[in-house]
Amino acid sequence: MAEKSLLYPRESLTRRVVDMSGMWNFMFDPKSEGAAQGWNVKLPSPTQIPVPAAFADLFTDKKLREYCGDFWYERDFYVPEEWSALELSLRFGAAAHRAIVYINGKEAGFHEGGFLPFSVSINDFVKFNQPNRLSVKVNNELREDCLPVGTSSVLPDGSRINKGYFDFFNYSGLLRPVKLTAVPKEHIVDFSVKHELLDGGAEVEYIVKTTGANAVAVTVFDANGTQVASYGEAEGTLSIPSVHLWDVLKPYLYKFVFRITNGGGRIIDEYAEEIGIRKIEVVGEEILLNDKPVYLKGFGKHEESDIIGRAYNPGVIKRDFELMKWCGANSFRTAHYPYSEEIYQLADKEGFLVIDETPAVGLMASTLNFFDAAAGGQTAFFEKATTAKLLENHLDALEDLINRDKNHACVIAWSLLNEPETTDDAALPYLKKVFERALELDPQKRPRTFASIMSAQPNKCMCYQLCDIIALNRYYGWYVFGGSEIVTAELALRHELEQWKAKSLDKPFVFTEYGADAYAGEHKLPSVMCGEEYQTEYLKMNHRVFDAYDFIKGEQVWAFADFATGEGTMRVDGNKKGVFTRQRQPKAAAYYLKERWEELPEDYKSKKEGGVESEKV
Ligand code: BDP
Repeated sequence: MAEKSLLYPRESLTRRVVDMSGMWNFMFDPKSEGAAQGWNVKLPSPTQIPVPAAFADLFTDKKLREYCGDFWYERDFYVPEEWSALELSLRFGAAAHRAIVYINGKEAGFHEGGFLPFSVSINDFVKFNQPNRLSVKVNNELREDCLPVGTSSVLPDGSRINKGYFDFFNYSGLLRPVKLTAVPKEHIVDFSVKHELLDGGAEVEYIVKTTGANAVAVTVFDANGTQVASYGEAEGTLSIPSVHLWDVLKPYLYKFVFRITNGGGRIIDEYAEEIGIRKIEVVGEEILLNDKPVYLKGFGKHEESDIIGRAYNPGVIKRDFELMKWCGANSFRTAHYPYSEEIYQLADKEGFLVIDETPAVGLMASTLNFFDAAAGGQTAFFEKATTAKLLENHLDALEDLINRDKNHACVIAWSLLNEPETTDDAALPYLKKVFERALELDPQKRPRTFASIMSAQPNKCMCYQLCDIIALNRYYGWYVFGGSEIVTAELALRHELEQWKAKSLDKPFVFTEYGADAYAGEHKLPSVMCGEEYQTEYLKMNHRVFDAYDFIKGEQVWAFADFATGEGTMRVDGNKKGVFTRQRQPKAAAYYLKERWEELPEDYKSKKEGGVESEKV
């Protein structure tokens, strides 16, 4: 069995990658009879489906959009004989929510969790220079012991439907590319870097993990391709004098080349990665990037778009970055799950700050948690029989997330959960384990947080003290005191912030969600809720309050773009809190945000010399 590696599949001198994207065979398996019927050998009557894609929005039958259960993918592939001495794997970017992989009819691997990559070693199953059959049985049922959390039920007509304890459509399938990878048997499995800044230069502590005993070396090149450092050990410290630091919206990436060589100097394996050198920490109420305070301006997002749902969509990825830059944003949160790896690569290249979230959403038994949040009902979520298993899956996803993303300069914090029921005593031991594990796993010891639900008020939340950054999801002026009552909403928001202030926590606060639905094109004078004008008024009210509190160090509007949700009386064809439409066109609020954010300096509210505070004095 090959050692688990979460490195992004890249070609190099020694590595080959074949992208298997395209049309695959596909079949739903509502009776879960496929395995017994030999579908792992051949699908009896397949249709064609693209990979990567979520299946939900491809068909015209409503039952298929809402399908819950098993479904199968199939395609044939070749492996050249020349690769027979290499370690061969199939690498799945994401299979939502769990998958069994078969090669030539034989089970080759299983993975739980729909938003993180996994590889299946295929050496023992493939035939060279002949067609090989890849069959994948995927299952998308939501469960209380798996992430994201939900449940499913059977309708009177016998069909099963999912009920997520979260506010986004349960898109599923092979959501990210599947790649055939060939690497040398002795290969680089993983590496991590940790940066220290020294008087104009930097020291990069690194560790490389390989499967063998041959020598490892690392060489670092600057953006012009000039070598700036090298070291001939698997573990060590690289010194880079006069370093170009990676900074917010001013990225700079070095190329790190890792090599295994044998005694004769032959290169056994090579893996290269572009890496930004920067320091991120929280000191008192400040978020410090390279020792300078930074204020987060941006969005909570979803990774999703028309037709292919939550699938990897490079066009949309590019457009989203262009829109975020256009309106002066510098950050986003990967709500509510880890995104495609290419998004973090682009964030590294654009200098965006990312709060990277685990798929731990729905840890409150409610299908309207966004609504119940204001009411503060208890569901004893962390006291369920399923909690122990859920924690196991959560820790597993956390480990993969941190291992996958730990070397990205753009990742400045981990969001370990979204809106858990932290008003229940039983939440504390659960969250404590997750927080401790994150610290253990991350070589860069990034700040940790969870996005707190509105009912987790300062006097009710049992867990905020675990956070390095306090992240608030708040909807004053929307779910509570909306419309004409916005004056009351403002007082209520100020009242809550006064209570936090009174705690003297000496920590930065970031609003990770605040937002109002607006139907694009719906205009009303005077404003009404759901019209474009009210969305802007709502944002202005919130900003007036944020501006009055120095400990608020960031604002991430919910949401970047409109997105699909399950059906319900609270959602008119999805969540319309987007500042952009789902097709990525601006609503009025986008122009307002652009005006505000272009004015706010990156170190807004900084108490240091040159910051707004000192200018005011
Ligand atoms: C919060 C959730 C988010 C929802 C949002 C909303 O974190 O997923 O979409 O509220 O209600 O509860 O729009």
